[in-house]
Parts: sequence; structure tokens; C-alpha cells
Amino acid sequence: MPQAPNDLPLADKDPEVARLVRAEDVRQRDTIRLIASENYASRAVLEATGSSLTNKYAEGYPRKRYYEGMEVIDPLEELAIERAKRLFGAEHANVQPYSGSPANLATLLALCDPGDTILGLSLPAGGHLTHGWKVSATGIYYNAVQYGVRKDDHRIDMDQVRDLARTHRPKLIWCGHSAYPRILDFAAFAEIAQEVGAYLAADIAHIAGLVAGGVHPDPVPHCDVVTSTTHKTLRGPRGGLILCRAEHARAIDRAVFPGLQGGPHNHVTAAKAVAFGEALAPAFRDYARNVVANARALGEALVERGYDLVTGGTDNHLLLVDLTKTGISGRTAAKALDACAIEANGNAIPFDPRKPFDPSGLRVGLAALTSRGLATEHMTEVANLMDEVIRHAAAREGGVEDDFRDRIRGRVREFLSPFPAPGLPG
Ligand code: DSN
Repeated sequence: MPQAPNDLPLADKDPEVARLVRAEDVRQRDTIRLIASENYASRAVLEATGSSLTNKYAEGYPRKRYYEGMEVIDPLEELAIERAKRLFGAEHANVQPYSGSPANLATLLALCDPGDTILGLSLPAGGHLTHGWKVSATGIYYNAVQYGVRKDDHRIDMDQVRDLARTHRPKLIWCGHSAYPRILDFAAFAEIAQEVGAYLAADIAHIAGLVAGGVHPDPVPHCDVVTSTTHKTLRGPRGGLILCRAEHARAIDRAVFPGLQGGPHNHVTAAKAVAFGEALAPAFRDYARNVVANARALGEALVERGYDLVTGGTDNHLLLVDLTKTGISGRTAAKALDACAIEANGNAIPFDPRKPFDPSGLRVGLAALTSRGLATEHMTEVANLMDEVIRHAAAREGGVEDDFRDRIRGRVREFLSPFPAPGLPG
């Protein structure tokens, strides 16, 4: 058969990009990846993401499109919707959001008018930009009021949520977070929302895999809308998802398209369907349980080595380490760890006296390492490696000596070698 034009493999067509992609494969393989919002998607998810579906336009919804050629795209999107509804027990699912931030903006577009009051967890307390933080569109176009955590135990202050809701009568209340290590009490949020006549929206981007795996309380029965990304603990492709009650289905669908987005990313829709299928399998429940067990075990190992954890520990997949006592910031620690092939991010802690770009905390998540098969007994070595690097950097004003860096990188490579990284070439 003659070869189609433009049909060369990446390595031949564009060796420069191919080299960088391969370098990232190797980096992900040889790094202790602890960024709480990241994971390793399966080979099947990566394959669907890299498929011919990227070539197709499909503005609209199944059976109501503005384009032809939908005999594959329609059943595919229907399959993704059906699996998402089954996975979360939701009345309606929209699988088209490009990611979590557009999903949150679509929720506001669907349920609020510009200028309406919304109430969400503030960014410095562990919330997300899109829950009304001042520099986000959600804080610019809406009258955003923010709740926080208690000063003494750094847990969400439900009394403050209730007081603010009574005073400001928000149209919508957000619950959800990007850096909060404890379980959310969706029933308590729902009670407050009901009392003040607000919609309740949960952003479960970080914990979707834990909810699907049955190790975090379920927001769906309590919320009008539930938004998520699909690529964090849920372990799918980079993308977003909205679940809602049937009464909001039309408003949500119209907000996503044509309100906010154009054509859905069909290759990502296919990969979402694959990920939802994976999460419906019994093995995913074990995965979710192991993520939480690993986070607890790493937290305990760090506490044994003298570290302070915000709230004292964790109920979910992440830890927020307060590095104040070490004398270096979270950002400096993250940079030193990164030099040594241990990847985490600097993160504000509640009431942080430092600036957001150079905060006091280090956020650490266990979703990715658990996907490689690491278990609680391996967390001692993860804690040892982290501790050695942080102490080394703290003694050198953040600096990392070359021979120390090379030694730790070698240890990390050896430590990870029995745990192949899913989806990556060896
Ligand atoms: N940036 C994501 C995270 O790291 O939590 C949230 O948007």
C-alpha cells in the first residue's frame, strides 16, 4: 500500500519533539512523583488520547450536533456519559469540559448571574482559584465571599461557613479544595445551603478517585452540581467532568456548549470513557484504599522525623507539610527535592506569613506512586529520602551539592526500578 502523506512516526518527522517527549517519559519513570494533582494514566488512556478522534469536530451533544460524521462520536460520548453516571451514581453527566476550571466556570454560568454572591474556600486555606479567588474570573465577575479554616486546628470552620452564608445569602456555595488533607462533610454543607436557599456545588477534582473508590464520602446525594478533573486521583486523561441533578441538566449543558466551549475534545472523551471503565472495575477500590493508606503512612513517617503536618495528618491522598521549623520555604525545599528527582510543590499553609510564590508549605500526594504499586512499607524510604534532601538543603541555604544530588538521584532510580511506571516505555 502507498504510504499516506504526513504519515511518518514522530521520531522521524520531528526528532526534536520526539527527543523531548522521550526525555519526559524517562523523567517520569525515574522520579518520585509526589505532586498531589498528578498521576500515571494507563496505557489504554494514553492510547485513546493519541487516537484519530483528535481529528473530529462535534459541536453539540449526541444526536444534536452541528456537524456530520457522528456515527462513532455519538456512541462514544454516550458511553462516557453512561459510565460517568454509573461510577458516581449521578442523574446527569456532561463529559465535555476541557478541564476543571472551565467546568467550574460553566457551573457558575449555568446557575448564577454575573454579580451574584458566591461562597467558597479561600485559596490560602486550601481552596481553588476558581472558587472565587480575586484574580480568577470567578472572583472578578461574581461577588465572591470566602471562608477559611480554624486557626487552632486548620480544619474547615463550618460555623464560619454558616455565619457567612446567613450574612451574605450566596446564590451558590462551593465545597472542595486543592490542598486540604481532610474529609469534607458534604451533608453539613448541604444543610447550610438549604437553610439560605443556595445551590451547593462540590469540586472534587482532587478526590474524585477516592469518591469513586469508596474511600471518601459521596457528594452526589448532597449537591446540585459536582465538578471534577479526570486526571488526578481518577487517573484519566487531562480533562473535566460535570455531574448534576436532572433539574440542572439543561442549564449545565447549555453553559458548557455553547456558553463556554466549542467542539468537545473527542479523543479525550474516549480516554475519559476508558478511565471511567477502569474506575468501575473492583481493582480501583483497592487502588483508592492504597492511596489513602500510603498518604497516612508517609505522613506518620514524616512526623517521626520531626515534621509538622497541617491538621496533624491526612484522611485523603495528600499531606501539607509545614516547613517553618526547617528554616527553608516550601519552594526552596521543592526545588532541592526536584534536583534530586523527588517532585512536589511549594504550597501556602493556612495563615502563612510568607508570600504565595515562596510559601511555608510543601504539598505531597500519593496518587502517582500508588499507581506504580508502592505500598505502605515503601513510605519509610520515601520519607528518608525527602528528609535527607530537606536537611541537606536547609544546612546550605537551599543549595544542593552535586555529589549529594547524584547520590540521591541514583538511590531514587534504584528504589523505583521494581515498580514500572504505567503507560511509559521502560
Ligand atoms: N493546579 C491544580 C493542583 O495542582 O491542585 C489545581 O488546579
